[in-house]
Amino acid sequence: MTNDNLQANRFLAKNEIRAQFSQAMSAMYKEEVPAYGALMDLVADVNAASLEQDADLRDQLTHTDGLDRITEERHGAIRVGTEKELFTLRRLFAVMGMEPVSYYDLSVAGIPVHSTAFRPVDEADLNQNPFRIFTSLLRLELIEDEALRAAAQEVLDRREIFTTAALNLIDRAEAQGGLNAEDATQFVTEALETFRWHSKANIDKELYKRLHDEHRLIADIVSFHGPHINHLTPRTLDIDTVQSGMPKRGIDPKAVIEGPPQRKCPILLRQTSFKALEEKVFFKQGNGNWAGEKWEEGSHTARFGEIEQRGIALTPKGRALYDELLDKTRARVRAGEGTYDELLVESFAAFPDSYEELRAENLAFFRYSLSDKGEEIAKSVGVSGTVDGLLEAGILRMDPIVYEDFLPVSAAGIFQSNLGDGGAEVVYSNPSQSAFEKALGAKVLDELALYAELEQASLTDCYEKLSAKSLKSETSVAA
Ligand code: OOG
Ligand code: NI
Repeated sequence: MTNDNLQANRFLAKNEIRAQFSQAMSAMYKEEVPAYGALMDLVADVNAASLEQDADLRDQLTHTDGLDRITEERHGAIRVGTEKELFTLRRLFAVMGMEPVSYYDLSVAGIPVHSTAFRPVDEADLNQNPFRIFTSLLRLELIEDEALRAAAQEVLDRREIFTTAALNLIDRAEAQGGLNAEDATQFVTEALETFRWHSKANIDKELYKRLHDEHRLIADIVSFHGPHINHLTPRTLDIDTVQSGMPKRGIDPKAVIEGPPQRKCPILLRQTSFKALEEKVFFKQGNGNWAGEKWEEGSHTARFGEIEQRGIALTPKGRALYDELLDKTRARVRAGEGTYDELLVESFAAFPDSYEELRAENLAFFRYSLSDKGEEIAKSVGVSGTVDGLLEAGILRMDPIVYEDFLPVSAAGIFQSNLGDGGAEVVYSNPSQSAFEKALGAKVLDELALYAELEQASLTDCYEKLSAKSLKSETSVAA
């Protein structure tokens, strides 16, 4: 055994640390927000029924190793206040094998943040545990009121959102290249503290009100001890059934589902949420001298629950068509041509709805593998041919590559659903990916490149298997 192997064996796999963390976050949130637990139960029931009824879906998920991840699957969201906080978060998530993918500019939707999603990147890691955290950084520079900006900055500069033990364990993981099982368990416990809800605010009621009047989100980010997890989202195989089943379980969903309409072949991401809770909080009292610990009661609205259904990842061409049809729908709604739901379905009639067409028109990404027949043939003879030909001959099979990321327009809708009406009139529109990456201390990965690589790698693997016997004899399959 090499030294490297010895080293690696001492460490708990990052996937395992992430799985523990995801479990711990879910348990904490269930306790903090009971409606989330009720939603999880509903989603589990609906997913079981979908798998029972839909043999193709079951086959597809079994074949791509996606079945095991379904019940464990969820994403969460947090919002941080400073560049330094974002920088350390990147290091914290790296300990669990989560990397920043994509840049999302929410300022176009009147929300003064920009964001990325920390998530596992490799297929095998995603299948073990796909936990993602949508992470937003406040952009105080977009706030015009200079005095308020300075006050917010001062409060943010005073806080430390990580425990000392968490910071030490991040240092250790970086220095050693991993954490042993004992350290990993402690790391998860300490990391959890950063995302815990604190009902006692960092500031007094007056400053809270000024921040809130500027934008609700600013108050949510600045007023508290840290970036409390604001929602966790299980993945469902049938979002329409979960949406209509929510009221019966005492959950109040938002009116429309974000994303594409219902289809035979789901694309990208459909999302809906239930409204944020109004929670009792306590503000500091007494002119900056908190020694007496006097608190004044108030309320804050921030935490909610969400569900999502994931479909196939789209190529740049597919994504352009998606954006065009969504824009068209919104324009027609503004022109008063009908309801959003109706017009969405109407517009998306132009988006092909079979996997064969999606592939033929280069609209979506697929994962290729050898069919049972293909495996059998490859044992005896070498086979060559085009992808089309091999698919037609039943030697290759194709399965959709799941979309693992987020949609800015949908995200804006999800933000709004917990901000209440009339929260965001201002359109800041000012993307700044380079400033975001500077704060992050790294470049975000390009989601489209990741899907393209996965597709290509699956094809390369198939061709290698098929040609392995080509020295003996060769069969060519024409397109
Ligand atoms: C994040 C909203 C975005 C999603 O699923 O699109 C999001 C937030 O409210 O902080 O989580
Ligand atoms: Ni979300």
